[in-house]
Amino acid sequence: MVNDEVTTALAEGRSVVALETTIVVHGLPAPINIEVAEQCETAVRSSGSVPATIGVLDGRVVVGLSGAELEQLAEPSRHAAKLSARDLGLAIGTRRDGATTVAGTIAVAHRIGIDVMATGGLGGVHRGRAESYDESADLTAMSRTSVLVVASGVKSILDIGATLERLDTLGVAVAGYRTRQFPGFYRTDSGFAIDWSVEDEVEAAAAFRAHREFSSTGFLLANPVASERQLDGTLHDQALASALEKARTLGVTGKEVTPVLLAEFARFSAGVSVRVNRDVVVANALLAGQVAAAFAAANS
Ligand code: PSU
Ligand code: MN
Repeated sequence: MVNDEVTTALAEGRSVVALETTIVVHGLPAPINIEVAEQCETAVRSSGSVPATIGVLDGRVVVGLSGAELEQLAEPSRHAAKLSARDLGLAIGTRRDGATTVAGTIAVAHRIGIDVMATGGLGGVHRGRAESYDESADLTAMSRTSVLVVASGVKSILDIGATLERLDTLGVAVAGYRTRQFPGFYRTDSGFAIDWSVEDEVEAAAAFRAHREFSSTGFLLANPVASERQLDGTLHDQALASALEKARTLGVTGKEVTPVLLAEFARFSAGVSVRVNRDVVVANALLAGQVAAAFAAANS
């Protein structure tokens, strides 16, 4: 089900930005989760684009969830599943509720002609993956789905160097927004350099358009958090150590890992990481709206 506003925008060739719901349901604590979702929609609108928040309710894919539908999806008693691309058909067939990850969201977006999405941090290669084999399906989804994803790099809980190598192998285009340093999610700079940067939304849109001529893979536009808004370096490193230890002692695996790590960051930093996460996601929604508008303008 695609809501009327998104249907009309797509038919008229206006710009639309897909927004995911895993961050709302499994990534951020209530009640700030719903506030962040609303702020993302407002940010997309301020750029002249139309937001399309995506999720699955009772086995129905909804593109452009209303506020009431989003509240329903985030209601803890409904136990919405975390849906990567491979889970979509199962959630539909078994009539479940589910929140979409980046992988799940771009699968839906691409199917209906939405070219741009925003998230906080892309999934990637987990630390210790030699033993766990844990690498986010966001990466392989990006390797086969022609969507531009605005993210503040990948979450700093991950093995960032390994993730950048996988993005290279998988043929995913990576560009920094006004930087050649790969962002570190809660931190402005992950310490890893990247080869390309774009200076504005017009350059980003032009690069994505040209990328599409030669490749069917996705495009990661890496937008760093403003340095004055980032998490303090020492606090970050201590929270990270605590989060990794927590996940290890709890023995969590699979799709539980990322939510547990983010929750421990929030506890350890007394909520500061949640504030940074909000800033990151809302800024990415705004930039995604601007890039989508530039992309649509060049199309018409
Ligand atoms: N960005 C955030 N918070 C999140 C996520 C991204 O700021 O919770 C979510 C996205 O939905 C992403 C998912 O696709 O984390 C990755 O989960 P996993 O590592 O299990 O693939
Ligand atoms: Mn995983």
